Amino acid sequence: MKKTMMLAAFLAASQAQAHVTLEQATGVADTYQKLTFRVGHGCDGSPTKSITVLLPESVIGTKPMQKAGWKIKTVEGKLSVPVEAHGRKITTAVREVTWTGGPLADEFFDEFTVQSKLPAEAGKLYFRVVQECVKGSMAWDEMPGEAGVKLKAPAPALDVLPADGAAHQH
Ligand SMILES: [Cu+2]
Repeated sequence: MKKTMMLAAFLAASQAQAHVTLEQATGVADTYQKLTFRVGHGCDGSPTKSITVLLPESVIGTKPMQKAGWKIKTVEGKLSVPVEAHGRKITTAVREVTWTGGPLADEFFDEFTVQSKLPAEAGKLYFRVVQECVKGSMAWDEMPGEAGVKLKAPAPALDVLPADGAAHQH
């Protein structure tokens, strides 16, 4: 019985990894965080030719990591609420990062990395990802709804922990 349950848990975990997922499950509020998006497969077997990460409104200071064989394009946008960073008022920030290249065959996985500044408030963040393939595309943009309902294409999620809560627990 116990063995069966462990196997079920293992299968659930490996299925989750087969999507587009975030390697980091948690981050600390108000810090610069490395975010690694793992692409586990193509679109229905078709190779991946581009990945676009859409940044949540509260995430600023994003810098993509260079990647051999892939070109990077960023899109800046206006923030609805200006934020302060390094003693300066920031009104625009990178809102999208696109890597174009590959193509990444379905038989392989790959990682796409940015560094971003997380918001001061703790909570859950969702990073929508668009995967373009040689044939077709996938939108990883589903938000969790009712408990127990399995999503087909969930948006990668990050748990932002309070800045002091991470250091000591009660
Ligand atoms: Cu998958």
